[in-house]
Amino acid sequence: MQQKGVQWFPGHMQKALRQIEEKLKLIDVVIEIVDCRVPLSSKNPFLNRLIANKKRLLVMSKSDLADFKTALQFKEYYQNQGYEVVLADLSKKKDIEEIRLQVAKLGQEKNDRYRSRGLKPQPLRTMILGIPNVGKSTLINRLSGRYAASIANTPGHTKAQQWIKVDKQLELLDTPGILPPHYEDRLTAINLALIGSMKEQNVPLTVLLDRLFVAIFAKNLVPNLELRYGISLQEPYDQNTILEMIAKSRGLLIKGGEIDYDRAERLLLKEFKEGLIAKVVLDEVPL
Ligand SMILES: Nc1nc2c(ncn2[C@@H]2O[C@H](COP(=O)(O)OP(=O)(O)O)[C@@H](O)[C@H]2O)c(=O)[nH]1
Ligand SMILES: [Mg+2]
Repeated sequence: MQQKGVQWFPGHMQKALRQIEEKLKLIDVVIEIVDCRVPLSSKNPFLNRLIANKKRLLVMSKSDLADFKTALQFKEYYQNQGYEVVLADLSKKKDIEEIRLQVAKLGQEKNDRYRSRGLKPQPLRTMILGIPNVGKSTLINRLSGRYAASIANTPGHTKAQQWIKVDKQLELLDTPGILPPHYEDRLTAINLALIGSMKEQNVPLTVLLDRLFVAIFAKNLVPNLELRYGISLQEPYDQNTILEMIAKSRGLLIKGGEIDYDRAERLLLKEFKEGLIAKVVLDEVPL
């Protein structure tokens, strides 16, 4: 139980969770979304307490941008924690259909209960939750089959509360629950900035870049860089040489022909974020 007066997390977190808790009273099945590239860093652990007694579907979105093998390991990890899990590219019709099916399955018990008491089955009520930029609006639009709700990269882009009838059995709250990201540690913030789920300004560029290069070397992504930028790299690899080659290949030079490292760095970060370099998962699967 929560103790009154003990604020062990910031006010904005408390407020967001309280608002969600209020809406959850109406909900049968919770759809929580995390980004497949950062299945841990993009999950707010404080939600768990609120949805412990709900049927829970975890959608790992943007599977098209993630390394499939690691994504599958995370799927298993979350299945072991009692979630139904769907790896999804939210632009794919079949993945949306899979999400719809899993929600229906999770709601089966409730409707069986109604039927066994001779009552008419009630529509399942569901709600989408997640930190900014994981694909909440996209999923709402895809499930509702219309394009009324606007999609935006801006957190908090919502409108008045309504239920969307997905089909005869399923109703969806038309506004998602927006969870504040939870920066458990600095690495979480860096990972979120690297995939573009948080304003980059919050983390110094050099820190982001160092982390990106750690991932590039640890995950053997040098060949991906060679392919993307049409360059050829020799071991031992070093950050500066790589940036220099990228800059030359893309003509990122300052007056006088000097290498424009700053623009090369920004280009690399931008293209990584957009998934143009490689499919990766930045979080490690917990043992
Ligand atoms: N590649 C890819 N992009 C996606 C996917 N789902 C959402 N996006 C994009 O991610 C960005 C944020 O999506 P949005 O639905 O606005 O996220 P929200 O802040 O959680 O509502 C948008 O540019 C979407 O087009 C996906 O499965 N794959
Ligand atoms: Mg949105």
